[in-house]
Amino acid sequence: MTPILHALDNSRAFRVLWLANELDIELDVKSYARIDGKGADPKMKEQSRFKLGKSPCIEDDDLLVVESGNCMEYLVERYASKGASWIPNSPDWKGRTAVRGWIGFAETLMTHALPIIYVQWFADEGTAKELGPKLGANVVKDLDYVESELVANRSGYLYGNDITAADIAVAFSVEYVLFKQIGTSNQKWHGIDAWLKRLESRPAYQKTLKAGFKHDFSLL
Ligand SMILES: N[C@@H](CCC(=O)N[C@@H](CS)C(=O)NCC(=O)O)C(=O)O
Repeated sequence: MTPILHALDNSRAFRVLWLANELDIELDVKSYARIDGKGADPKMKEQSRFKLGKSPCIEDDDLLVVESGNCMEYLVERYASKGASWIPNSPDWKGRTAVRGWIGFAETLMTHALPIIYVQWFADEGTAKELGPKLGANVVKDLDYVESELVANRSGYLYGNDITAADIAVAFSVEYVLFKQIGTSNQKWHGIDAWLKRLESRPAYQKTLKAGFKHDFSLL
């Protein structure tokens, strides 16, 4: 049976489907809306087997794969014949730890960004205004780091000479932060801007935009 991807609007499911599209891996996408732009429609929890009710998750026969980074690694390792160029294998420890490090970092950036969103959602305006810039310091450091690594690597990608799963994982988090201007105080990162526009123009990215669940964060 074709693996099922449970994909919430404006969610990390975008990473998983974009990678699957790059690798020509077929997924049966089930899309779900957010309620008032926040939590998931409860149908998602009812219809997937993930008791936490989060997206993405993949159901592949009797297997349930959760966490976007884990879903990406699963697809590459199980279904992609040329997966090693997307997530290097041993004995290429340098490549493997670099790419998997970036997949972890993609969630570090979300960890720094989400408290700012939660303060906007749940605290009064004064508190949100006071805490926003303080909480934003880590987001700015993260974006400075991505920018400096892009400059240092010189290929236009985060690792090596071509796109890898690292770019896909981190791009979602960066798009999210820039689109929502989370803690960024309107700063601009020119290397990041060029990198995102190059990634977003890829056919697999454009195909993912048409998959039936929303992704509102593109620059293009
Ligand atoms: N670390 C997890 C985060 C999963 C997560 O929090 N997903 C969000 C969307 S990006 C979600 O399902 N939110 C819906 C809700 O909390 O109701 C991953 O990388 O997959």
